[in-house]
Amino acid sequence: MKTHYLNYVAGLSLIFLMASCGNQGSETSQVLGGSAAEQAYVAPGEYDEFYAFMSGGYSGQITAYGLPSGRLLKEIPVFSKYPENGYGYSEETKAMFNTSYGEVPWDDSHHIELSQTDGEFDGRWLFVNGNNTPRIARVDLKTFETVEILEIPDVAGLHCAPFITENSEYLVSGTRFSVPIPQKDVPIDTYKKNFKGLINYVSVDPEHGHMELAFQIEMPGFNYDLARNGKGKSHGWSFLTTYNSEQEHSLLEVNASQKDKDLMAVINWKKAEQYMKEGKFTERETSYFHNLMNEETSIAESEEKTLTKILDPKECPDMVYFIPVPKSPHGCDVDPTGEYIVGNGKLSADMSVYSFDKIMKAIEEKNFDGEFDGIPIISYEAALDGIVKKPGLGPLHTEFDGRGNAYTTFFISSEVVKWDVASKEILDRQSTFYSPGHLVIPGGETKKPDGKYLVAMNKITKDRYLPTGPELAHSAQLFDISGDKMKLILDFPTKGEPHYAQAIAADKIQPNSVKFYDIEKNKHPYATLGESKTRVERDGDEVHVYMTAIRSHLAPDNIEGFKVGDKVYFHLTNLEQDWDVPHGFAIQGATNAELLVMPGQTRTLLWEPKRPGVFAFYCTDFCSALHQEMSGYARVSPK
Ligand code: CUK
Ligand code: CUA
Repeated sequence: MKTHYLNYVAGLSLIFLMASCGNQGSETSQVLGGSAAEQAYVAPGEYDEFYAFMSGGYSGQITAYGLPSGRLLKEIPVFSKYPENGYGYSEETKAMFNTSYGEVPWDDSHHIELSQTDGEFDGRWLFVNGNNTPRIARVDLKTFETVEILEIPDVAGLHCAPFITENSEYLVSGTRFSVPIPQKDVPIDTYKKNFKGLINYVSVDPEHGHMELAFQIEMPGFNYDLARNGKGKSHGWSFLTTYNSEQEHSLLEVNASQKDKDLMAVINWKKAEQYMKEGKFTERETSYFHNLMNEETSIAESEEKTLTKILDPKECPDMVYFIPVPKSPHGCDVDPTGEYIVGNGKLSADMSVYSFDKIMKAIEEKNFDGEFDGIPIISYEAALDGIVKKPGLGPLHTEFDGRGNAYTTFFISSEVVKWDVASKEILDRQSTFYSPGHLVIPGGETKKPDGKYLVAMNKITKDRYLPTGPELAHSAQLFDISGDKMKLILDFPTKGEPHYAQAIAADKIQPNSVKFYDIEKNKHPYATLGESKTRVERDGDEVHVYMTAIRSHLAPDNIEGFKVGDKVYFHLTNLEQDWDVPHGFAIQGATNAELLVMPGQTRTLLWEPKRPGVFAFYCTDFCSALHQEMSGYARVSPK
């Protein structure tokens, strides 16, 4: 995020930047009083009230925090391999990284979306986008594990993703960078002629959560930035901000912000569904991967898909519209009633708030202001409900408290501003340290926000923590928003670069949390369901070790007969049937990593011994008083 604002800040005015920096020194001296500390204090042995799931940005992962304490509960690996639990290293999880480009071991994740039922979080799954190699992942909130990754074909930079509809019917996404479709070798300056955008609808199976690319809508070659779906009265519609309606291939401010207004895409997806049923789509050959963790075997399986279904707005009337939005919009947020849509122009001094009713009326009356590539542009004045006047500098994202208030982050003026959605009146502003990107209120994008806390995710940390060399942890700030004025109650460091987060009441997840995997249901083909069944099997150069772990030994523990050049698969089954007793496995010289195996689960490590000798292996997780005894030897003889 920092870089795209550099252009922006330089272009807008350096004075703004300096103003915000000048702010920093004086505000830092604020010290919070005792009552604030009490509000964020969760006593030892007590639980937090909310889970907050933050995207990892350039780490590609997700972190789960407790609120209000700000305690880090877990890092959930998604798009990047993860040494802490072997995700991406164990044979079972490698396939999660398959893409049409080959294995991609590290990505960039931005937006968290929790599954919804009737416009409220249901605590079943969470979805997150892979920005660089366009993908959407699903995490199962019973186990906090990534169980599915779907690649999105023919898009570039899936920033605008994966925005969910109110019954989790679809995850909506748009391409950040338009590209030639299908990809071909053309001069970059043929952008206007050859580059296209796609808006993607991924369906979510209501029972299992499985994702499928339902259809793509071919759009003009803009940059699709962020989206939200309607709710309540506006259910069935999607709203996506775009920038670069100039269709320039160099996004320097001088190019991308020539126009006074960019465009927000407004999609009637119920209509799109109808066109799909009527067969109004074309099929295009392509390639994308669908990786799914098999629930029975707990082994990831990859499937390559080769066809996508495309809807063309020119062939499908009344499906896609545009509305002008002032200068380079970023966030696009829909209030809990589904009536108000906030389009924040980053370079605009004001914020435009649209009315869903007025948009519908304008469509009905064909109150259009021309068209773009055959797509009608709804008159700005007709769609506008009102303007929030001079709220701050660099508005980015808005969330809601369910009491008629909106909260918007301002990147340049480093603040959160509270305003009244109906009257557009500004009610309060508080500094953040420094330069917030997204903010999150538990349930803040749903029909029923829990308007107690707000977390601002700040892009710049500088002097907030003890220095840790050139790289500082990003900083989150927790505000109590239960009163008229927002009150800062806690700073806490975060992992990677949280872009967006969603927070949910703990009681929607806690009762369903899995404590261990049922060993009786372990259908892994190399599982060893009892110590008496442990064995070593050779098949040519391939050796399979059926190994078990239970406090406090690995079986078998002394193994002879390996040869230099063998491919040895250690299939380790953790026989424990108890909460919080993983066992680990490491063998000296293994170049492929280690394992961490949950109770009841089987995980496999590939070991390719390169020299003769006797090599030690051991459990890496301190699991009992005799943990240090949980070890063995592997003897390797010359070939
Ligand atoms: S975000 Cu991805 S650049 Cu404002 Cu949703 Cu930070
Ligand atoms: Cu098992 Cu340490």
